[in-house]
Formats: sequence, structure tokens, C-alpha cells
Amino acid sequence: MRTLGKLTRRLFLERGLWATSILFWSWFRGSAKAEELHSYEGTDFIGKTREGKFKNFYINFWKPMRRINGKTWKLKISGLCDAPQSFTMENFDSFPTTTQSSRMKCVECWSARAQWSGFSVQDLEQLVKPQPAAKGVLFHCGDEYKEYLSREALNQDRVLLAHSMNGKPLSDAHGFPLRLIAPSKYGYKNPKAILEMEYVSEHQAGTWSKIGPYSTDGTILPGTDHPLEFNKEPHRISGGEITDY
Ligand SMILES: Nc1nc2c(c(=O)[nH]1)N[C@H]1C(S)=C(S)[C@@H](COP(=O)(O)O)O[C@H]1N2
Ligand SMILES: [Mo]
Repeated sequence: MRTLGKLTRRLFLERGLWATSILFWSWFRGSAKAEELHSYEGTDFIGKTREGKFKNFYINFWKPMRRINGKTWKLKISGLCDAPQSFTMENFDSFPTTTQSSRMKCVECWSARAQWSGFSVQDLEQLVKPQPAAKGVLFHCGDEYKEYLSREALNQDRVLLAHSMNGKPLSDAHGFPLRLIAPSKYGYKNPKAILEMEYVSEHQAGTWSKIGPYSTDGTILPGTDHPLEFNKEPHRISGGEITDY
């Protein structure tokens, strides 16, 4: 009976509440509503997976991690800034939101397209005021993943600090509550579950480029892609953001 009770409760919570509220409210919108972003509590953490509901979008996490509580989470901005500070999700409400469709291209062949919403690094930088010596940002993530992007790369068009995916708050699996979307770079340059952005004076190798034979710059190279929506059929790509499909 206990099991049944638990199961029923879980099903109710997971399917009932979630499906009705989120489906009805956010399906037709580009970006999740502010209240929804603030109250969303995520799900139990899902690790690296290529199964079930994730078969059209693979999930990659360096290490298992505790899910992040959106109510207590703050984005810490540290390092070489005149005004280092921490932000709650509410603090970002006044930032203009951009919604874009872009393809996530993993260096391990697969890719998948989604609609991402968030704000620009420029808008954040107006408040934190990076110093001239700050050449880039070292991202620290919930799973101890680290990745570095130069400020030049971060201030390019179509680079977003994204809080929503396909009109809903990011799921834990996709990096709740905030991740970077840099469409001209491989997936490993798109850190998820960001806890801290540290402004630094020098380039630093990120987690993935330390363990694999992958460039520290991470710009997508010409070659062959295997998009999940097209049954992984090979597609030629010319390098940079994939815009053809
Ligand atoms: N925190 C964190 N972010 C991460 C990773 C990770 O292991 N940890 N993996 C990266 C890699 S290699 C890829 S391909 C993308 C995949 O994004 P997705 O899991 O949302 O599909 O996340 C990137 N961001
Ligand atoms: Mo990846």
C-alpha cells in the first residue's frame, strides 16, 4: 500500500500537476512566464542518458549532481569586475528576453535543435562591469564542470544565457536554472546548471578539452553531423553555427 500510495502521489505530481499547468500555460508561448520560472522546482536528477524521452535530445553531465533549488540558487559573478555580485532569477526579470531556435552540436556526432530563451551577456555586464583585464569567463557548474569562453565569444550575436527551452523553464537535465547557448560552438562550450561566472585574465582549459582531444576554442568545424531528428542521417556541415536544418 505504501508503494502504491507513493506511486500514485508521484504520478499525480509528475503527470497531473506538471502536465496540466505547464502544457496549458506555456505551450503557446516562446518563453516561460516569470512566475513559472520562480516557482519551478525541477525534477529528480537524471544523469547522462540517450533513452526514453531524451532520445531526440541527448543529455550530458560530467558528474551526478544534486538538483538545484531555484528558490535558493543565485548566480555568482566574481573575479575581475568592478561590481561583482549575485543574482536571483527574479533579478533577471527586467532583462530583455531573446528567443531563438538553434542547434546544439555535440563533438560526439549528434545534434538537435531547440528553441531557447534568455538574455545576453552584455546586459549582465552592464551591471557587473568587467575590468579591462578580464579577457574571459570561467563558468562553474553544479556538477563541477568548468568551461571557459572569451568575452569576445560571449558578446557575439546569438549567444544567450538561457533559462527556457521550448517555452518551458530549463529541465534539470538541460541545465536548470541557467545555461549558456553558444550556437557556433560545440556543446561542451554550452555549460549547464551555472553557479558562478568568474571573470579571469587568461584562457583556461575547460573540463572537456582537458579530457578529450578537443579544441579549447570549440568552434564547430566543417565535417559530418548526425542530427537526431533526421534519424542520424549524415549531413555535411561547413563549420560554425548550423543553420541549414
Ligand atoms: N554542467 C555541464 N554542462 C554541460 C556538460 C556537462 O557535462 N556539465 N556537457 C556539455 C556537452 S559535452 C554537451 S554536448 C551539452 C549537451 O547539452 P544537453 O545535455 O542539454 O543536451 O551540454 C554541455 N554542457
Ligand atoms: Mo558534448
